[in-house]
Amino acid sequence: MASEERTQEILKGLRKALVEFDEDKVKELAQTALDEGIDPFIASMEGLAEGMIEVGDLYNRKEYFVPELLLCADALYAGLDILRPAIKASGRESEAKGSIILGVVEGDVHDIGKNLIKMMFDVAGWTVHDLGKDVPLERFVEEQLRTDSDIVGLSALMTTSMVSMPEIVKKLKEKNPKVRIMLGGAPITPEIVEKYGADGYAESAGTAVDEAMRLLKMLKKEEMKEGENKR
Ligand code: B12
Repeated sequence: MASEERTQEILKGLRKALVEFDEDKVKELAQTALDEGIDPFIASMEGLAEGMIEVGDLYNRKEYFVPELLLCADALYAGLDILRPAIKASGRESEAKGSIILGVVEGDVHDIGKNLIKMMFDVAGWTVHDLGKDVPLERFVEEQLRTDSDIVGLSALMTTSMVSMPEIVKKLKEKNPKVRIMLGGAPITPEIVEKYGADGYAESAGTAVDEAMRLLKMLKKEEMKEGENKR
């Protein structure tokens, strides 16, 4: 088992390699982490996910742009592909936080943002059902009923496509009033989330999981209360 000092050295190296989108280095250090007995969940959270938050900050500070984001995303998935089987084997995944459906609304093919969000939920140990881009309303409803997911995350990058969101929100809540709905994408604001009758919003990948945890806590609290009232 690696010493605490050695562990921090490897986690720091993973963050640095990811920020520098050095895919080979990320893979090498992910394997080293496993070889030296470092918890793969910690390696993915404090190495890869933390590194991606640094990348998000560089993007927000306009030091990184879409191409760098894609290269870092590739490097992260290369590292996750090495760590995920070990996380599964360690049973840490059984602590799955919650389940979420993600998709870009119909008529919209902008999926870079949605893929970054998916990545954050992946590394945070959520069960993610990714419906992709240009997703018709019915698919969101169908998939929510099939998976009974706690949260549905809708993404839109265009003012012309985001206008379909209120109808999706309405249909999802008609079919399952318990479901919580998060909205996101460049044209989305907290005011629009309220106007569209949804429950949550995150401006970027850096805050999406926290927002989902907030919604999940509310959901669990309500379920508890319902349980008590029935008794
Ligand atoms: C890259 C891009 C493309 C690429 C998309 C590649 C891909 N695979 O995604 C391509 C070239 C295909 C493209 C096509 C078009 N595009 Co374009 N595109 C862009 C661009 C430059 C960047 C978008 C991007 O990836 N940003 C980076 C990601 C990381 O940021 P993000 O998506 O906002 O996601 C973050 C947050 O919003 C949030 N988030 C996102 N989704 C979600 C979901 C949830 C649940 C949560 C919690 C958070 C969340 O977290 C993400 C990560 O931090 C934008 C300009 C812009 N600044 O937005 C124009 C832009 C969106 N495009 C635009 C247009 C008009 C088009 C086209 C119609 C152009 C044309 N005439 O063909 C086509 C439309 C195709 C279609 N049907 O969708 C316009 C939209 C204008 C409008 N109406 O609102 C924009 C704004 C450019 C402009 N200024 O005019 N585009």
